[in-house]
Amino acid sequence: MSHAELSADARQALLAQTIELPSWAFGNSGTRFKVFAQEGVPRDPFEKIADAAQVNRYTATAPRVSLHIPWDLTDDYAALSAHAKDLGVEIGAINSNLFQDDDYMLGSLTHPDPIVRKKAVDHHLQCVDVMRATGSTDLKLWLPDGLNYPGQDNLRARQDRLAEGLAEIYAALDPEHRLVIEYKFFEPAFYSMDIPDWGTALLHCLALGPQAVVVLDTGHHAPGTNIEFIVAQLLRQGRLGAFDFNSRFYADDDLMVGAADPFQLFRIMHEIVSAGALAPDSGVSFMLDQCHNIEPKIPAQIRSVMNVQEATAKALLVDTAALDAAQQSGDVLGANGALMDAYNTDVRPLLAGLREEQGLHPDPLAAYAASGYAEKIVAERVGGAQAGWGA
Ligand code: LRH
Ligand code: MN
Ligand code: MN
Repeated sequence: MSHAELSADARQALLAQTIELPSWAFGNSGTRFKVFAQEGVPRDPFEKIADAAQVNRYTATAPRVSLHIPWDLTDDYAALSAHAKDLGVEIGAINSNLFQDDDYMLGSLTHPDPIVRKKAVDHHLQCVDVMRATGSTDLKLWLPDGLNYPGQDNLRARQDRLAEGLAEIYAALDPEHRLVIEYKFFEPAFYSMDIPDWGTALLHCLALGPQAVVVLDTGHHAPGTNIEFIVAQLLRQGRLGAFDFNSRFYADDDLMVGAADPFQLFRIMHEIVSAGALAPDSGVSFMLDQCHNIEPKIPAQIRSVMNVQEATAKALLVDTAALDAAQQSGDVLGANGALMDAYNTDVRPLLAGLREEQGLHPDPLAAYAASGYAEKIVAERVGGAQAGWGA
């Protein structure tokens, strides 16, 4: 049985859904082996925002762009913000960078040397200034710190130093700001990361205060991890601040969300929908954290937005009355069947119809391909930027 009809509330929820794009998705990027340069990629943050605005133009679902400092350094953030506004988008989260400076070889906020730790804190104060200039409300911190060898440093002392540095950063926030803390179980350190998991991130958030929340990057977990359980648990605590959506087949490969495991994405969105966390005022920001190594970047972002929309539409189709009844009566197969019915529904026609109602082309990828934008940027832009990894 399939339920291809959405309720009025579900339609409204889909129309209200927003997905934030990363500026770094539009620049050249690659693996540690090779960056394959593409023609027409942006040369500066202004052009990255112009490309992101194309994704929003054809999906009407991607109105914010995350920046990464220093990859998106400019001397006029007010102008960058105004430029975004002109193109119908706005600046989203500001991502700090603690992983591309020689001083950070042995750590940044957890480094044994207080001078290096102060440098890492000061970088976040600079990011808070960028937030004030752009109107951004989220400061996103991914900590690459960790150890490669047992005994390399004191595990507990590093947590203490981290807590101290985070407290200094937290104290610099304005009341409307949030500190969004990311975790990752491996890489660049391989013996021990200083924020390896959601528990560690959550403990630091709880110590800091209500403006500190966790960001869950779907690529940052061991194979087989039940990510929807983590979603449910963080939502219970009111500390799920954001997602960094992407896919991984083995490591942190940041491929398009929904490519490796669309069923996992559906299960995540089912937790979100059933907890009421899809609403724009829920405090959960749905972001992409992806780089496109071999595929064209703007279409890859459009496809990613569509993949999230499809998973969301399926989650909204779950027959909750049937699911509740089956769960209450111990009907294991019935309960599982209620989820699978929704997951196995083809929601693409339904989403195409919703787009048409909004005055959009039903097929965003075809509309973008026909627009001539790709050819225009190839002709206009020479010497495009790296996303940052190889820079
Ligand atoms: C590294 C990472 C992390 C950050 C991004 C900027 O793993 O992908 O997820 O969010 O770099
Ligand atoms: Mn991430
Ligand atoms: Mn990552």
